[in-house]
Amino acid sequence: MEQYTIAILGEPASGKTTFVNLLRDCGFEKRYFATVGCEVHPTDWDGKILNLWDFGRGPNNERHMPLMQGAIYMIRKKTDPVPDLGIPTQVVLKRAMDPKKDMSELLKKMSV
Ligand SMILES: Nc1nc2c(ncn2[C@@H]2O[C@H](COP(=O)(O)OP(=O)(O)OP(=O)(O)O)[C@@H](O)[C@H]2O)c(=O)[nH]1
Ligand SMILES: [Mg+2]
Repeated sequence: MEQYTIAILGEPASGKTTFVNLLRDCGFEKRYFATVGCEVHPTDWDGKILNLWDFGRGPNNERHMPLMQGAIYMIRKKTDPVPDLGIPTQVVLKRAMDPKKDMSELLKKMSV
């Protein structure tokens, strides 16, 4: 089966885990639980597997980028800076996320 490895990145509390939960139909959690380390969620998508790496805060997350084929980058405000990750990236504003649509857009950029 086709598999893709996708990083979920952005500032703390920018909605990364919320994005992954909504994409996987796991519901919306109002409380904030900071992610520790990184959680990898294999997720079915149209006969493919997306391995979603939901990162917590940490100085060394960039070291994983060579493994990644694409990234969702969450921002809290429109003016927040977005780093160049060197891979196809879909930027998502926290308050305007539409995870299924955002993921479709990323996969288009990845030519999947
Ligand atoms: N109102 C509203 N709250 C949101 C939205 N997205 C996330 N939140 C809330 O924002 C908080 C932080 O969300 P998380 O998804 O845990 O943030 P995170 O980026 O994974 O944070 P770290 O794991 O610490 O890096 C939680 O309390 C969520 O309920 C949104 O679109 N609207
Ligand atoms: Mg998180």
